[in-house]
Amino acid sequence: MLPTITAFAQSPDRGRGLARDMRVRWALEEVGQPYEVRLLSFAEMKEPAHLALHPFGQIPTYEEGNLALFESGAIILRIAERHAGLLPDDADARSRAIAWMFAALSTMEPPIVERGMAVLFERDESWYEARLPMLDERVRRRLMELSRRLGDADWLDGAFSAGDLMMVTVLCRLGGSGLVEEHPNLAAYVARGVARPAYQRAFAAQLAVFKAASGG
Ligand code: GTB
Repeated sequence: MLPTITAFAQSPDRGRGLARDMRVRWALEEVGQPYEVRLLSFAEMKEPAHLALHPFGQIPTYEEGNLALFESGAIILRIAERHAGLLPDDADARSRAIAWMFAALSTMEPPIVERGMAVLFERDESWYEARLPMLDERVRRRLMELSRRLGDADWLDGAFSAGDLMMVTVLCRLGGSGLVEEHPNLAAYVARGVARPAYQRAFAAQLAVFKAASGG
């Protein structure tokens, strides 16, 4: 039986590949594992059947045989551990790749999400204009540090890994802000990631869902 993931039936990102099922789709495409997708409305995500899989009523989830997982990081780690291609064989290099996954999720993503939420939901607040530069600055600091570490390398630690996959999806959330472009090496890094055929297949799959749902 194929693994099944969940995704938005109608993604609020309008098919831009920013919802977190995108990173799971990408990982599955990288390792050549076909999968099925169960699409959920916002209401269905909060119903008991889905809450049994995901305590917070969110997407993505991942079901494989008797295993049900939530949290995109845990899902990608599972995929990377069970298939060749996303984690190095060498134990130390493997741990470093996993460290980059955590760095993407727990060091880079929080300030990026906080900025994104403010841009989406706080634009009309009186304090928005004053708050945005502070949120930008927090993101800028992390981007500067990441850029310094990446230098002129193609990927964060040797060959492309699950750490890069996670980091690229996190940086994609800054699309349109101009912040990544302040660091040409990071912009090139993201471009390298999204140019990968597996990313392109994953992107097309989630875009097809959005187009079908919006009648186009
Ligand atoms: N830590 C969890 C993980 O990594 O899996 C976070 C999961 C999560 O935030 N899921 C979101 C969700 O289900 C979808 S991805 N939200 C519904 C809810 O909480 O009720 C977050 C997301 C949503 C929309 C956009 N967008 O429109 O651009 C981007 C990202």
